Amino acid sequence: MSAVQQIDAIIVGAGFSGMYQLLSLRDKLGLSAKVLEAADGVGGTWYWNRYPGARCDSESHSYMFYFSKELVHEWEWSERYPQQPEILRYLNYVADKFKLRPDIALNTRMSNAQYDEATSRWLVSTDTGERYSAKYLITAVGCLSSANLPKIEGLKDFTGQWYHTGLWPHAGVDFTGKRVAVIGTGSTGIQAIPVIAAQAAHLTVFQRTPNYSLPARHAPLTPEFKQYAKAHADDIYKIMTTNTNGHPFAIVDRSALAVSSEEREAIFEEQWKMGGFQFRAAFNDILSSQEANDTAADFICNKIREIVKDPATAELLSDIDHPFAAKRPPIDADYFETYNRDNVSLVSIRQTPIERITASGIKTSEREYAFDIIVFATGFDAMTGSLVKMDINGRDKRNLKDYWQAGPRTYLGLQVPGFPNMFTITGPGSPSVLCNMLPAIEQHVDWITDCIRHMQQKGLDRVETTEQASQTWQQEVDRAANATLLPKVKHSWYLGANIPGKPQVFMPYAGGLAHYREICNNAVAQGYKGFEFNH
Ligand code: NA7
Repeated sequence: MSAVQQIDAIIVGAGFSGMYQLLSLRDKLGLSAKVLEAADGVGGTWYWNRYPGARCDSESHSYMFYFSKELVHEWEWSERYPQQPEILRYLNYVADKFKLRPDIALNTRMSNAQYDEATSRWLVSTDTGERYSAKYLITAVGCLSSANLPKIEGLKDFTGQWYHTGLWPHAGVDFTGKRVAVIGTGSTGIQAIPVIAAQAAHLTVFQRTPNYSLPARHAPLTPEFKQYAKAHADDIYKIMTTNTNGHPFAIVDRSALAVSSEEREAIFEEQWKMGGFQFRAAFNDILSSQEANDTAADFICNKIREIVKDPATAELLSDIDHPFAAKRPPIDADYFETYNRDNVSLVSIRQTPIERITASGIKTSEREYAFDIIVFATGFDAMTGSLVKMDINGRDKRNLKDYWQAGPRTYLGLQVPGFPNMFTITGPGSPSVLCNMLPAIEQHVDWITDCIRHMQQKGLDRVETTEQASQTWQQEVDRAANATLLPKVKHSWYLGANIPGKPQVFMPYAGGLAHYREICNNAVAQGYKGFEFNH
């Protein structure tokens, strides 16, 4: 057994959040820190999600770090929505520029973490046999990183190949001449389907819940835009950090019901042409008023019927049972158009459920389909999956998985009662997935860094949130969600409802990033209200 290494902080995960946290602790506070990363490269989500068509749905000039002006000015994105390889290049660039690699242990998974009350330190062990004693334990494991492979009977009998989009082989997959199935029509399926269809002999899409999607209007960035984004970086950052969703555009302050139907139609049409999430921001009540939401939903469903030529397929795609944007709305490149191809067919597994996977394909209640490749675009055990998979034990041997059996309990998504000196970057209860992740990550890392600075300066050994603070915060998370249409979707991963047996608790904070930032800052201004410190 290796000797226990003494260190100030262990950070789990080398994606955007883990790398910025490392840099902050090491370079701003002068602390020692080690990042443990299971993969053999940095990148987190963007290391694993290499499926065809994988892109970010935040615009490139907002999906980047803003903490370093030099970095903002050095890095040049090529497209409006960056593709996975370009994002991974960016993250590798960041790792090199800030000399992060010596403090990142790749191919290393944290296998256990135990808080030791006597020393107020975390004892961390890894699957490579390393052991650490750390004052702080910081999870940077991402919100969508634990792949959800549904338990469909018979998968082990399938003689073809199968893949989950979130664990895609690095060598890629050649679909040429193959009969391919895609299960799932969330953001991932919607990105992958057009790209796979262009290669495969035949693609069959298995759709459980029809989904809205907006055209992304992918395009290379013009030299003028690149120049504009650099020259106005401060203004862009200000917009991102002072609005509700962290995107580089403001929500227009007008109701969808305050304009005539002709005017509304013209506004939606203009947004549809421009592409992207701005569509959702054209009015301020799309996510709070069912009537306003219906106008957007009707507009998109009409578009689907216009685009998709086969009326039966168009009906299956547009028969949507939830409000627009109440599930995270995908943006796409020719998703609905893809159903006009001769080599693409759609199966509604609401109407004819999958019964099992067979040696040669998929059997629904209606018939059997033969496939060479099955692609599971079935999403993630979101927000809590990766956290509870790790064996984390706090004070009094409180196990995180057991403690969260009835749903996650956190204060501000930053700390969990009973887990002193542990911080969860973009944990459940924080805005995270309801906004552009990058400003949300920067805000969390900055807050955690400030808290640790405070502790180091004051000579404090321990910080822990209270049960009371976490209960009050969950009430606020519920209140904020209930002020929107988000909880109306009963099968959403925001609620954990995509994972059989997972407790259904609304997990992200829907009160908006700017408001949330204010709450976090106010807690500090009131002497870290909701947190207790010990010498
Ligand atoms: P999502 O959004 O969770 O989508 C998963 C899709 O897979 C969705 O259509 C699901 O249908 C479907 N699904 C899940 N389980 C099954 C089973 N058991 N059988 C059939 N179909 C199933 O994940 P994504 O990866 O697309 O996107 C996740 C986020 O990543 C996205 O919001 C972006 O932020 C990036 P359902 O709707 O549950 O009926």
